[in-house]
Amino acid sequence: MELTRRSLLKATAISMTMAAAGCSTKDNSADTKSASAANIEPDEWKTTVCRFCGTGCGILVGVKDGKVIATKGDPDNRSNKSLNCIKGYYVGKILFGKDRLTKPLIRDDKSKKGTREGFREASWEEALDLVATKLKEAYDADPKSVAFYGSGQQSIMEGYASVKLWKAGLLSNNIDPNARLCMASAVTGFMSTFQSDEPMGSYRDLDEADLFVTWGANMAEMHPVLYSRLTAHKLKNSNVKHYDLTTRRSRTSEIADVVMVFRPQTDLAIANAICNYVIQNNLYDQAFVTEHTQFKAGTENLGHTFDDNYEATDVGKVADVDWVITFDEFKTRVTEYTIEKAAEMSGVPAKDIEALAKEFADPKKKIMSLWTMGVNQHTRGTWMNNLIYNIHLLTGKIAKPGNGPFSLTGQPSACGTAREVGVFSHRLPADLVVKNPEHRRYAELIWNLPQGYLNPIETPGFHTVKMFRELGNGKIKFLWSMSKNWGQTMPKLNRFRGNDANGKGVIDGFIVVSEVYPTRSTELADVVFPAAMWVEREGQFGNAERRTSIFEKCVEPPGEAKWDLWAIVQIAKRVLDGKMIGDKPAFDVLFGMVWDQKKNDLIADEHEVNKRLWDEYRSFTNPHESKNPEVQQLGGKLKMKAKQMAPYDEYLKQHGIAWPVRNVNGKWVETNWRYSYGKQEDGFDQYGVEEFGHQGKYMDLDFYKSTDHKPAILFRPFEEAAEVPDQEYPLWLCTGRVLEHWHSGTMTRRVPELHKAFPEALCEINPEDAKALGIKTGDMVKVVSRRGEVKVKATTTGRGNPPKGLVFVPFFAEETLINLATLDCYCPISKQPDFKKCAVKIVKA
Ligand SMILES: Nc1nc2c(c(=O)[nH]1)N[C@H]1C(S)=C(S)[C@@H](COP(=O)(O)OP(=O)(O)OC[C@H]3O[C@@H](n4cnc5c(=O)[nH]c(N)nc54)[C@H](O)[C@@H]3O)O[C@H]1N2
Ligand SMILES: Nc1nc2c(c(=O)[nH]1)N[C@H]1C(S)=C(S)[C@@H](COP(=O)(O)OP(=O)(O)OC[C@H]3O[C@@H](n4cnc5c(=O)[nH]c(N)nc54)[C@H](O)[C@@H]3O)O[C@H]1N2
Ligand code: SF4
Ligand SMILES: [Mo]
Repeated sequence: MELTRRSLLKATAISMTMAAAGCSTKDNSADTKSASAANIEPDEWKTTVCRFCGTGCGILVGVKDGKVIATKGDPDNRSNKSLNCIKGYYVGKILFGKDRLTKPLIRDDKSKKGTREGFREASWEEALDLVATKLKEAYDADPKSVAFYGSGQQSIMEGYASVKLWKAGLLSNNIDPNARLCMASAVTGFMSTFQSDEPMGSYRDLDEADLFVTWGANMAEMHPVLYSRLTAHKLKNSNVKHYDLTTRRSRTSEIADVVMVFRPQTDLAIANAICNYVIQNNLYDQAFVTEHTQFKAGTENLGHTFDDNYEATDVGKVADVDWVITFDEFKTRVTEYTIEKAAEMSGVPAKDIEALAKEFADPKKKIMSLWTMGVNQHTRGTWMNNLIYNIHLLTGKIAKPGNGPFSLTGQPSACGTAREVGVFSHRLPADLVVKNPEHRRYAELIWNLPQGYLNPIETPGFHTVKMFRELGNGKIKFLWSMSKNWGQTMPKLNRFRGNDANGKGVIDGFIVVSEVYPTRSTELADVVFPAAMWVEREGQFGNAERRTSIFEKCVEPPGEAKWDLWAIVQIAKRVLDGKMIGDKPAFDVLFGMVWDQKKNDLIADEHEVNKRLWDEYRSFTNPHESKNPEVQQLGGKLKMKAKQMAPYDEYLKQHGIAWPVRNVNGKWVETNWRYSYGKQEDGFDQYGVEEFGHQGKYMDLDFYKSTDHKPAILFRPFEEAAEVPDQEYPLWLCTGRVLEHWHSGTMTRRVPELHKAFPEALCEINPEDAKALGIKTGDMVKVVSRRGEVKVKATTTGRGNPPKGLVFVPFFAEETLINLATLDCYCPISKQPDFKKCAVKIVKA
């Protein structure tokens, strides 16, 4: 690369970002021993995967004398090829916080609910019996009053077992994961456009694209290893460009070629303007559009879901309905979104929007779009996902190396657990949904349940926001959460938190929290189950590129902490006691394969428990191997093989495999580009061509899961945000994350190196706004919304730079409960709340 001043500045910025990310730009095979490693050699290295973000980096864990003493990036995991970021580098240390929960806790003093006092230690036997009794009591009084709150940080088999217990054991669909706050709009975006969940491309696209567009993702801090792969490719190829669309300049903006800072919510207008531009100028890919797409429109003027009964309103009932329209109709409807109009609405210069539209129009350019919470946490989150697909479908830039819309996942197993095994209230394992009778039938077949057994309710169970609203209303009487700190991370916390000692609903409800540390949620609990954390048990995560990886158990959990899967099966054993399915005990039907009748406990071998559950989950995806003709026939019709999984141990052997997995001459081979035909060994997909007898040509596409094999280009207009700044509350509040901390900070704040790097939450404010308000960096301010307020230190020189009119506050600090101020209005289709925008005022504290 020619060393101009600009490229030098850029290279410096990159290396600074990389250093902050704990990554090296040069040496991808760096042996990143954690600080605890010192010079001692481990007895053995175990294969694991990082428990933080959805990148899903493989990590090797060094164990000596039964202790984790070192970690390093796993060179054999194809998602990260040995790189880790700073959180992965220190992940071993999260096990060692001084206040680990090591004994079950039972609350004796209800008047202390909302504080960390009023608990006594108890035996597991007593705690399990109490929880099972309370669950049964509440359930018998009203089956709708019990709920399970899961997580994209549960292992896949923990998620699977909780779904089985709730949906098949209790016949309750009141189970939802925190991924509702995170990936729900991505899911409904995929389902409405493609009728099939999860990205079709892979991280390999990062090595191939000519242009990257981030549509609301701070990758430099949130997916650092992927971002370093992007920048490495960019550094090697000087013609590769990056456009960053954002509402605030972030670390990701630093080395972008074009930064487009837009007014919140107007991403809808910008994306529409790009669609309009390529159509008006005849620059779309006509052959592709004719062969592979159809046009649709959906319900509009959705309004906003402030009303608890929104779903029952006329518009609420049809919010997710769409229908086929013609290309001409689409073209006419999109014409109002001119570049000029989008520029006026968004505040982004017209020339920048036009330049991006031209990039998409260039048939020679390979483009990868990436997005995370800016797009999903949005009251039109489903629509915004659809719009990005529209652009890629109109220009034919999809499902080919370097060309693809790629929805980044937040949590380590939002894909694997929350989505793939169906922890969402409306879903069943393997892309199936509760409301479809054939889907329920298929699950009944796999689970050995009689026909018509599963709960077919028309209205699905409580989604997350509804669940916590109902907790606040006092209708949820029993709640069990796992790997989830809802007392801090739910929007509009005062729905159920009230002031701490007098939490609404929380006081009456019986609350069980499975946790590893005391948190803002355990303080609201009646019983706390101490959990084995990360590699103190065996588990599996499924990452953003559909890669499933196993993490081995490396060490024993401290004290009496137990693996979550064990607790789920123990509760199942107790609550299902006496219940029959046909002529067999319900527990035996559902969990018999992992139970040792003689010992009256789970079978001893933890690996074997996981494997047996996996075998059953896997059988959803390989009906062709079933001996039951009905499974073969229905599974074939539902195209279950399109999601085929490999045998359990294969995942350890290969250090992770991306689905669909196919057996080629006895070897289990992954797929990197779904829908795109080619050699399986090169990462291409055979399913479409083999099942439907098409003439396979290299990189021919078959969107085999889409209706008529044609994904939809959906007309989705601009509609305004739920709450917009006004005279009383003149600023936008955007919330989010920082590199060093994971969500509610429970783990990363207990790692001294990470804590010291970012010890407190700061409110980033634009210098002009600060000046007008008489605020200087370091002053304490109050962020006040219509719902609540929080005190926080202000900065005008923070890591990110908000534009005038917007402030940013991260949510990692438990003493800075910014979610007292946020809004719980959600996307009417995905039910995902918008944490990224509401109206606030700032006053000096
Ligand atoms: N260090 C660290 N990494 C993490 C996590 C963590 O806690 N810490 N969490 C993981 C998880 S679960 C998640 S979900 C991801 C989150 O990853 P990100 O979404 O990248 O991070 P956030 O800070 O939540 O959101 C910041 C982005 O939201 C965009 N945004 C705000 N308002 C709008 C809008 O109206 N429209 C659009 N299009 N964009 C907007 C901003 O431009 C910014 O790029 O990070 C994952 N990785
Ligand atoms: N203001 C604001 N709020 C947000 C967001 C935002 O952008 N802004 N983003 C939302 C998003 S995208 C997400 S994903 C959520 C995340 O919200 P949460 O999932 O509630 O946040 P975490 O801090 O990850 O909570 C996980 C908890 O599990 C515990 N834990 C760790 N390991 C184990 C284990 O093995 N077993 C058990 N039982 N527990 C364990 C941890 O100590 C931690 O308390 O936050 C949402 N909230
Ligand atoms: S990029 Fe994500 S998965 Fe990889 S080491 Fe960092 S936090 Fe872990
Ligand atoms: Mo998330």
